[in-house]
Amino acid sequence: MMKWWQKAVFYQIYPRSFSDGNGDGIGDFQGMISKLDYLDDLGVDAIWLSPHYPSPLRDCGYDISDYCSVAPEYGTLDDFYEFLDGLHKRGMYLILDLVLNHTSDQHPWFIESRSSRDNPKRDWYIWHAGENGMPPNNWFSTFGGSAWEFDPQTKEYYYHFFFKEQPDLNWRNSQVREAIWDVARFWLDLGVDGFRLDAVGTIYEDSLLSDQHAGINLDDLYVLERNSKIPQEHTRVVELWEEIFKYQHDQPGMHELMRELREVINEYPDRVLVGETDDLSYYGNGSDELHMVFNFPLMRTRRLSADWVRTNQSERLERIPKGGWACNTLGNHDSARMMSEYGDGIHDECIVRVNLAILLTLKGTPFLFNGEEIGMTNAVLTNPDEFRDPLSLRTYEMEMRLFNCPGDEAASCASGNGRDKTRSPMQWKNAPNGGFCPQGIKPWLPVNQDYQQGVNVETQLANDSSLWHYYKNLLSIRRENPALVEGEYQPMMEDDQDILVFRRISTVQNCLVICNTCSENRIIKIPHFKHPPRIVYSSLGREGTIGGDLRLKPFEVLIMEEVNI
Ligand code: TEU
Ligand code: CA
Repeated sequence: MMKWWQKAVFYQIYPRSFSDGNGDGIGDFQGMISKLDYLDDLGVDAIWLSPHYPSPLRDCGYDISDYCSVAPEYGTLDDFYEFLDGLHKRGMYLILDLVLNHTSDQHPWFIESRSSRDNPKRDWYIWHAGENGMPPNNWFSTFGGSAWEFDPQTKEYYYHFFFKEQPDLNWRNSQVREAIWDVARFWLDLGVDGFRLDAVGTIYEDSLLSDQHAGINLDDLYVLERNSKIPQEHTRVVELWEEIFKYQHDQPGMHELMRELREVINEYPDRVLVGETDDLSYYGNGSDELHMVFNFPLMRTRRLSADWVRTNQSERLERIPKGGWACNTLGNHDSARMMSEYGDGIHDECIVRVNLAILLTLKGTPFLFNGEEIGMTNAVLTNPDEFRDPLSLRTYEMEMRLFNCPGDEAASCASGNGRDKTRSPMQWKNAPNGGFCPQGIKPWLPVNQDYQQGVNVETQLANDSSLWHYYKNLLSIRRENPALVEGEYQPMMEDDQDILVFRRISTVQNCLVICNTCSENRIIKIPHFKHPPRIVYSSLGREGTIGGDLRLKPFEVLIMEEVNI
């Protein structure tokens, strides 16, 4: 029996930017509630909600100050419940973002913990004395600077993998584990259907606090990265990053911890855990750790060529233990917008369409990100005062300091590097502020002005050939063809760099998928099938069966069913 989350297509909502219900320029639950029918109509099955908890917003909500309530600017627990109920009534599911590694420094636990060395919650975080006025070791924070922050009041250092306002919890303390498992139970009791586990690999650090010996600091690594041109140079940067942070992620103990969490989840029927990691070891034995981890390697390219996709699948699928389930995505709130990342500047929308076809027909549960269905692009911020992601500010500062870059160039580089570009408000119509919030109100992040060029929901709903309708259409094709959900993946024509051909084989149906990932006409020879494949979807409106020589147009997509007649 297939589980709901194996059949579902997930849609990530970034609550601050989705829909503003009360007109204050900030997305909220009433806004999301007003879009329930929209989500249903689009045809997604489940929502992953980015953090909706109270937060000082140092990291846009990934710094939680209260795990069991709702950020006041988003509404109340009642609003939350109304949203959840509205989803369930429409047959949709909801998973929440569970941030395990750290809290906000404004969380009462941390306020207590930092208040004195003998506070009962002192050990809930990672405190060390250091030596001779120096931090305990030479670890960095992945968001810049030392991983250790000196606390003048108690004269010790605390550890933070992310910003200093995000102190790491001490997961070796059993009270911490119980406290967070209770948080999970709180939401599961309310009826949520599972969790996306934030930065799951960063939970433990090396307990000996061993110094790293990468021999390079983060400034120099940034310079190296900026100057990398050839793939080998990029690989070197990734290797150095690994070397710098090797004692700070994916440490022993993780798998025991995941098993513990899985048991908590198992107290409830049919809930799901998705890890923000691409490490397949988090599947455990296939049924005792996470239900899914993301196939991030698939998206680490500027072009989803046939070659790239096939290599990714062959390296990955067979290594997922029996019982584990694949999970694919091409964009989220940390990445670039699909339209900007994968476009070539000429065929951007064609490319996005092929990419979606690939995402929805590969084996595994697909995750979409709000706004990609209308082809939202990276929002360019020119004024650093508008940045809301501290990583944008960090790039801005580094560009000026390390490259002597003039302010405006530094800002444009920072806008491209930071994460604000993907988090700009959803564009609902061709109206002031893209219809996200009322005219005259300043949205929390500027709205991308391309809503005036058709990148908005209302305009695309009215046009049958829009990207939005393409999304809706392909989502329904996926739903109607069980092989696309449950079928095994079987690559074909494996020598072709540009034409992706594969079968999905199940007990009830076989499908054949053909995607031309390049901008040229191509002729391919369809192998002989006992039953000639019948077209169930064609990007060009083709009908009937296919066989023999097939002339493919640029970026053409064909999905077929091998019918028993
Ligand atoms: O991201 C974890 C993570 O690995 C990030 O360092 C990611 O690589 C970075 O954002 C890319 O620029 C999660 C969340 O998705 C992210 O938004 C949070 O900032 C982070 O955890 C800390 O909670
Ligand atoms: Ca609002």
